[in-house]
Amino acid sequence: MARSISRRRDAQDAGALLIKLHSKISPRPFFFPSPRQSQPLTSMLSYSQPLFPTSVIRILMALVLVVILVSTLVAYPPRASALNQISPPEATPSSMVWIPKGKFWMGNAEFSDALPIHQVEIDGFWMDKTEVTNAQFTRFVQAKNYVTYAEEAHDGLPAGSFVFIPLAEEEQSNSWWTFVKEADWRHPHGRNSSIENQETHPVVHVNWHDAVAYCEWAGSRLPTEAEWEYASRGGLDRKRYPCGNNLLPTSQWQVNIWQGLFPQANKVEDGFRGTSPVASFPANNYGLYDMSGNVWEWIADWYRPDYYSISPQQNPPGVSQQDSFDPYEPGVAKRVQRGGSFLCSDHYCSRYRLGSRGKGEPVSAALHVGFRCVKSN
Ligand SMILES: [Ca+2]
Ligand SMILES: [Ca+2]
Repeated sequence: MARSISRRRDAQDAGALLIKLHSKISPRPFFFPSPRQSQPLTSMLSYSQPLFPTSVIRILMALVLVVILVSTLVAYPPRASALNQISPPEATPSSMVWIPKGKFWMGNAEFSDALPIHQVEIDGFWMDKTEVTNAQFTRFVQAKNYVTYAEEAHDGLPAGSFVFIPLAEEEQSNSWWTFVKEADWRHPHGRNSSIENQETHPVVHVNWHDAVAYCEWAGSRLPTEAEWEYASRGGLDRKRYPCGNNLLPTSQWQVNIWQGLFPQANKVEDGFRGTSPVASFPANNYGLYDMSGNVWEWIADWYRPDYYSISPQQNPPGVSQQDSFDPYEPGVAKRVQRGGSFLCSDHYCSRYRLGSRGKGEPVSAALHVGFRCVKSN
């Protein structure tokens, strides 16, 4: 009997020693309970049932994997196109705003060359808030010793540019543009005029090549026609003006155009007979000023009136120079202009409305044409 008791104690001591060794060389998973000293050795050594069912363990492990995956995505987001982000991929220059990627309906049913109205997708880009001003263009000219096209003689014509000269009330003429010698960006109305106190007005008498040179100097470029129209709409869908379908939602004019009978009687109800300082009127929903009126703006694209029937849906680049066509002046390749000017009115030129198009020879310059730049890296 005593021998039997001694054997049981020996067995219990051996069992305790084995438990101690086992616990050192084989750490327990967190979901296994501690073996209890009171359990029989055989029970403890053969213990293999988890505290929780296998399904619960799988769910817990799946949750851990999800947490790891989400943490990784937050720390290392997928490398999507930088320009397809809602937020700008890098800091926005103070003179520009970020135009996020998106889709819009391009065109305007009121104009035959702006049909068909079609959906276009545009990558994000930065755009100048305002037309390029005289002050900005002065810095460029000084930095590059740049001479604009209008400041030099070309093809038998002296230096000069086209100036709008309103007709007298009794005059019956359709020629209100006059080539004025020595009219240029520093002298908008000719030799005896200047841009003194007009530093914040848009630069004018710049041709397409002058505009491209400025944008390159500024580290940017001219917008495509689709980019410009997308930005001009400010997120509004197929509206006529940057402020909606009502040109005068209040008694205050929202754009610098012509009021009264063109070209004889400018009532100047908006406060400006000619150009206005940029940002004199409310910005559109993207924070862009004068996307309708003030001065026409040069566009990168070549003009063709039926381009919308063949243009690609994504980031349309316009036609080639060879395919450029103006039915009113066949054989002359033209670049697109957008936005209308202080000379637009519903009586004569309603192309200050959103979605409408203009055009001009790349070498041409005039009193009512300027530009702004965009950037997309
Ligand atoms: Ca005006
Ligand atoms: Ca404008």
